[in-house]
Amino acid sequence: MSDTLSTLFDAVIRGDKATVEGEVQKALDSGEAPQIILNQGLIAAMTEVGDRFERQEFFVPEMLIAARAMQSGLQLLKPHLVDGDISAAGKVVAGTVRGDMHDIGKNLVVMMMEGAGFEINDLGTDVGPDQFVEAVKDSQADIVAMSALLTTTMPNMRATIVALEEAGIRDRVKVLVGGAPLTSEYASEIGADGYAADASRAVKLAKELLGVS
Ligand code: B1M
Repeated sequence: MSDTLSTLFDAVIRGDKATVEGEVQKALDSGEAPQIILNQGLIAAMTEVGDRFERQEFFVPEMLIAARAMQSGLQLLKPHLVDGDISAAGKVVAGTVRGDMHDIGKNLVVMMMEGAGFEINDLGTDVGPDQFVEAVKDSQADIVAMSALLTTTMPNMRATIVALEEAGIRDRVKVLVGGAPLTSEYASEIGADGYAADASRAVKLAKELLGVS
């Protein structure tokens, strides 16, 4: 790992927003690939933060400031991550499911989808089944994109799919799910149309589901 990436990694863990922004900019200026900065710097550091939380070396406040530092780095990377294709690929209603406040992964998915030409209605975090249903009705969305980071909130994806069925609009949309605790088996079990392990695969899958290139 380069010195810049290693400084970036440490800065995310410390929650040092100013250094994160400085190092992301430095890495970009030196010609480092945005995907490398994202994966080896920002995402790797958040994985380490999660591991420290599990070992009870970190607590919620440390996770929170690390997340804020990561988000600020992500904002700087945003223009470099998206592929600039601005054809209207389809409409997406996105959100993190009820009970779940984790939004970094969801924001990354939204960012990459926007860059690939999708029109996004981002409902944010803690989004209930009824809110997804209303948003689909209002925006005539083609895709519902749900994220969950907690094993306890994963069942709210199923609840949302059931709510779409009950509202009679399940057939109108494709349901795409993702988040660290999910698997493609779980996605099929709850009746989703697809599961993506990361943001770039989410974009590919969304295009496949709608038959756009
Ligand atoms: Co929390 N948290 N957290 N947390 N947190 C995890 C998820 C945890 C694994 C940590 C751990 O124990 N190792 C654990 C969950 C355990 C479990 O359920 N199995 C956990 C816990 C327990 C909790 C609390 C319950 C802690 C507490 O209060 N005691 C609490 C719950 C709050 C709530 O949601 N109700 C909590 C709170 C928080 C903070 C608020 C402090 C903060 C979130 C801040 C924020 O998001 N704005 C936080 C953080 C930062 C984490 C970790 C450290 C990092 C998550 C992250 O942003 N990763 C996390 C540990 C970990 O994941 N290693 C942890 C980076 C991000 C880019 O990855 O979100 O996985 P990820 O997204 C990926 C893919 O999953 C995928 O694409 C992205 C990559 O390209 N993806 C999709 C995500 N959504 C997708 C949707 C798609 C497709 C792909 O299609 C629609």
